Amino acid sequence: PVVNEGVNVRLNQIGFYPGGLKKGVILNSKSNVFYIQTPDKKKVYNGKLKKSMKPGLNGRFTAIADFSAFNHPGNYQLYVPGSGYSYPFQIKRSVHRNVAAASIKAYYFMRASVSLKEKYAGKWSRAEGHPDTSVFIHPSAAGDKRAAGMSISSPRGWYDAGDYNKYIVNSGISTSTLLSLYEDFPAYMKTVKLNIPESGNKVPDVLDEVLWNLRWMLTMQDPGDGGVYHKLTNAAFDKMEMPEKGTEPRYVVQKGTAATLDFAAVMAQASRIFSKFPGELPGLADSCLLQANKAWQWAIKNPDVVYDQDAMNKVFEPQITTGGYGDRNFSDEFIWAASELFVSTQKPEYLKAVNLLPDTTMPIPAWSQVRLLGYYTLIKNSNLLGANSPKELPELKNRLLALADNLISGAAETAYQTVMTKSARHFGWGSNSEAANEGVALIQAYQLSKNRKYLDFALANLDYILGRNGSGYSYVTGYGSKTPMHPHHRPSVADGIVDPIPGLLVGGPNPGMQDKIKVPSVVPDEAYIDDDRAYAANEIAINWNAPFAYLVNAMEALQDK
Ligand code: 9MR
Repeated sequence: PVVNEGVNVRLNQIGFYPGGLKKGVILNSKSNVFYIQTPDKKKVYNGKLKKSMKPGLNGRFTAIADFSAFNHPGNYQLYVPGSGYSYPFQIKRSVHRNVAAASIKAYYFMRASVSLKEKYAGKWSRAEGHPDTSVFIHPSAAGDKRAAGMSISSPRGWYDAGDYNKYIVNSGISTSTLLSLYEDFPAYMKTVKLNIPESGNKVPDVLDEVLWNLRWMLTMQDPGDGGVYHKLTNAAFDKMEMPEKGTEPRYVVQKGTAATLDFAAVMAQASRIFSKFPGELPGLADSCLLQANKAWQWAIKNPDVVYDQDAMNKVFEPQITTGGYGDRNFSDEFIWAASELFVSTQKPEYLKAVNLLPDTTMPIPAWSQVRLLGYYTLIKNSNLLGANSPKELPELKNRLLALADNLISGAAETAYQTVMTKSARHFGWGSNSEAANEGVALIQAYQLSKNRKYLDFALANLDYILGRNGSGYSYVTGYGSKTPMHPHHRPSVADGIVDPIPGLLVGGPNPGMQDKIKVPSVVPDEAYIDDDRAYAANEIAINWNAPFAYLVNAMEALQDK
C-alpha cells in the first residue's frame, strides 16, 4: 500500500470530539472502503466511501469517509487502500483545547512596547520593540500646521500583522471579536490559562490580553475633539527584522470616520465587560464609555471622513506608505457603534441616529464590513433590552437564521463538505478569516436557535482550517502535522528560530497573488504557498486570528451540545 501521509487523505490534523461529526476527504480515490487504524496498524473501524455530490473548485470529485459513528477516544489514522494515510489525529474530549489557547496566546507574541520574557515566550523570547512613547502627530492628523512636530505617548497595542504598525480599524474588529468570545462564553473562557505576565491577577487571561491592545487604543483619541487617529505607523514598512531594530520615527495620522466609529464600538462593548471587574480595574469601564460617547459625537459631526492615503500624500509630508485600511462606506460602522452604545447605555438615541436595515444583505464580517457585529450584539442581548428594544429586532433574528441557512445550504455537497468550499468568491486576501467568520456567524445562529446543524457546519469550517482542505495544510502555525513554517511575519522570519511563532493563522489560499509570488495552483482553494515573501497568501494578522480564536474556543465551550 502507498503510505504518503496526508497527501490524498485530508482531515482535521488535530482531531475530533467523540460525539461530533468526523470526516475525511480522499482525492483520486480508487477504493470503496476506508479504515480507521491505531498507530500499530490495528483496524478498529471501517466504512464505505461516498463520492462527493459536486466536484470541487478544481473540477474533480472527492470521496468522503464519514466515521462520525466511531467515538472511541484514542490516536488514529485514516487509511484508504491505494491512496494512503491521513496524518495522525486524536479522538477525545477537548481535543482543540491547546490550539484554542494558542490562538489567543498568539496575541501576547504580537505585543508592541514590551520585551517577551522566556518564562512566557519560551524560545521566542525577544527584546522590546517600538516603545511608542514619543510619536509624532503627522500633519494630516490636525489638518493644519499646529500639530506638526508635536508628539504624544501611545505605547502598547498589538502589531497588526507581519508588519509592525498599529491600525485602529483593524484593531477594532479584532479586539471586539475577542471581547465577544469572552462575553458569549465567560465560564469557559475563565478556564483558559495563557501563561502571560498578568496571569496571576483576578482578570481572566483573555481579557488581560485584550487590555494590552485596549489601553493602546484609548491613547489614539484626540482628547480635544474625540476624533480617533486612523493608525500609528512608520512612514514606510520596516525591513524584515526583529522589532527592536525598527527605530524609524512613528506617526499618528489623520482622524477618520471609520477609525472613530470602530473605536466607539469597541469601547462601548469593553465598558460592558469591564464593569464586571470594578475592584480589579477601577474606573476603566467608565473611561471606556466616556471615550466611546465622545468618539460617537465626533462621528456624528464628521460622518464621511474617508482615509484616502493617496490623497493625503499629495498634501502632507512625510509620505505614508504602510497599510491603508481605507474604507469608504461607513453605514456598517455606524450600525455597529450605535448597537454597542445602545446595548451598553440602553439609550435609544444611538439607534435612532442610524438606519439599521440599509439593505437586505448580511455580509460576513471583515475589517471593512462590521454590520453583523452590531446585529450579533443586539440579538444576543435582546433579553436585556426590554421596552427599548428596536422594532427591527425580530427581522434581525430572522435574517441571521436566513443567513445561516443560506450558508449551510449545499455545503455538504461540496468536495470538502464545508460552507467555505461552496464558492470561489470566498477566496480573497485572508480567506482563512472568511472561513472563521462564517463559523462565527453559524455559532451566533446556533446560540439563537439551538439548532445543532449550525454547530456542525461551524465545526466543519474549523476542520477546513485545520487540514480538510485543498492544500492539505493545517493553516495554524505549530498545530497540526503540515503547518506553515515560513509565514510573512517579521519576528518569525528574523528570530533565527526554526519554528515560527505558534498559534498564528495564515491568510490562506488567495489566487490574487498581489505579492507577485506564484502559487502552485490558481484553483481558489489550492492557491496557497508557504513562502515568507507571499504576503497575500501567507501573512498573519490580528483580524484573522480573532475569528479563528472565537471559532475554536467556542467549539471547545460547546463541544457537549
Ligand atoms: O487584510 C487586508 C486586505 O483585506 C487588503 O486587501 C490588503 C491590501 O490593502 O491589506 C490587508 O491588510 C494588510 C494591512 O494593510 C497592513 N498590515 C498587513 C495586513 C494583512 O496583509
